[in-house]
Amino acid sequence: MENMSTINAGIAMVKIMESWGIEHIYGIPGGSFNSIMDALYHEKSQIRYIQVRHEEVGALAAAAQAKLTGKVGVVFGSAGPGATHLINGLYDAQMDHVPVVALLGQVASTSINYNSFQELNENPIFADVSIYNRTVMTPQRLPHVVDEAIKAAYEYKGVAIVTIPVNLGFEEIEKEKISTASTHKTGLILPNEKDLLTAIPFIEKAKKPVLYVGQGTRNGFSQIKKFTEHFSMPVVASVLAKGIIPDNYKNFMGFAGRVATKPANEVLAEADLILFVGSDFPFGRTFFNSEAEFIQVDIDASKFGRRHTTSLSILGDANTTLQRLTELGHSRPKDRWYLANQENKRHWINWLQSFESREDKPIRPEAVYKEINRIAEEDAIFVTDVGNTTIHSIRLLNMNGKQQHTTSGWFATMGYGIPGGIAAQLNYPEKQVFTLSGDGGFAMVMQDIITQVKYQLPIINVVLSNSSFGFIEAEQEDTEQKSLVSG
Ligand SMILES: Cc1ncc(C[n+]2csc(CCOP(=O)(O)OP(=O)(O)O)c2C)c(N)n1
Ligand SMILES: [Mg+2]
Repeated sequence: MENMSTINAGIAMVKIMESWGIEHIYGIPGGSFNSIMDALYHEKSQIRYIQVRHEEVGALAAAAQAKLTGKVGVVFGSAGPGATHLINGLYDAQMDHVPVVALLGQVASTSINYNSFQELNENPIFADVSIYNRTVMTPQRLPHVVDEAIKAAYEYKGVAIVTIPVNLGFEEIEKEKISTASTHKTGLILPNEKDLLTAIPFIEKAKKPVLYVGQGTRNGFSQIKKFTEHFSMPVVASVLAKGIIPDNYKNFMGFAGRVATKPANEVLAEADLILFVGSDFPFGRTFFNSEAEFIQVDIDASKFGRRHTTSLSILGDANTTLQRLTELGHSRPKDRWYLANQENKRHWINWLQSFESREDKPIRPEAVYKEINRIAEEDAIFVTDVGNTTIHSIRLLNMNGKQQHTTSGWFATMGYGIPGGIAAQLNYPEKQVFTLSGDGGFAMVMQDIITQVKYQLPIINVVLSNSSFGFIEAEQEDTEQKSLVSG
């Protein structure tokens, strides 16, 4: 019985999530999660429960939501199979460094360690994927543990796991003030002046400098533009940074690596200075000139020196660093390097465009993307799956700087498109949302088209069908392997 001084532990926990501004929770219930389902029902006017058709979709939606909004995504799975189904989405969040909280059902505390039905020792299973990983032991601490989990997910940009024995959520506990949301702080790490001054001569002296930006420069286009124009440098971006720089910006060479654009790979192979900002691009040792001077800017010191022999590291916020360097350094002339790269980009775009109006059957992706670009609204959101579609979106989506793009960057799991679309449309109901998948990636999660329909989400799902795991088939062709993947 509820009275003035007590509250149901499950409801108290859900209220903690509300205090952090959480609006959606994805998942599929099970007997081991029923106390929390009860609490979610009680609080349904505050937090919207989105019933997906596979827990992996819920976890990927939570990760995509965090990537698009910057706010923590929340998902749950019931004890045993419901929990283990979350793994792909949680690794996606871990590897793309976004905050996600996963609530795991568990058998009642009175049944734990009795080899009970669906009982799994969940903590070790989720240890590697998480930065916070606890099983709640008493009903009184249920809201507190969730509060800690949310804070940890934000602070360490990763996955926090809370395992909840089902009986705890049914208990009555004393009312206390537990949420720490109102006093939560985040801040910028400011680059130190000495490092900035050390960087300047590298930039002023370079003959072939290039700026490489990752997702650490989000919302930083105006700063990037000033920087590249002041120092006459071309700029390249990582896949996770797609959308930060308008694709038609003259100094933007596109993206490096396997899903790349030609001018970007060429500029990185030729550069004598690479300023590597807010990125952890995994293929640096393959695509960057190994002889180039390398200045790395990051807020995470564990990344320094990982991708290239490093001349100087600057610990600090990416956009602030670009701004300060622009203020401190003399401009570089608009030399042949600068102009030749702009020319190289124009050739590349002309080449891509030459395929747009061809009438090949089956239809070419260039023609499909031309139409998408034509109908895309000013603030559209694009969610790209993994496969050849990643290459097509990266090369062919002509984004304007106001639109958003998301994909499974580092973990690169197939099946990101449909869940990402659900998260995008739920969080931005007024915006136009596209998902772009291959037939393989789509087939892994296509049951959740039902979720899109159930919640009346008017998502435009584009499936590029080539009856093949095309990306892998192409890799096998490159190495002259016999292929089993098509058909
Ligand atoms: C879950 C998962 N399984 C396997 C892979 C390896 N893989 C990467 S791309 C790809 C093929 C994707 O096929 P499809 O979605 O049809 O796109 P296509 O490349 O044909 O355009 C595969 C199997 C992966 N990235 N993720
Ligand atoms: Mg395919």
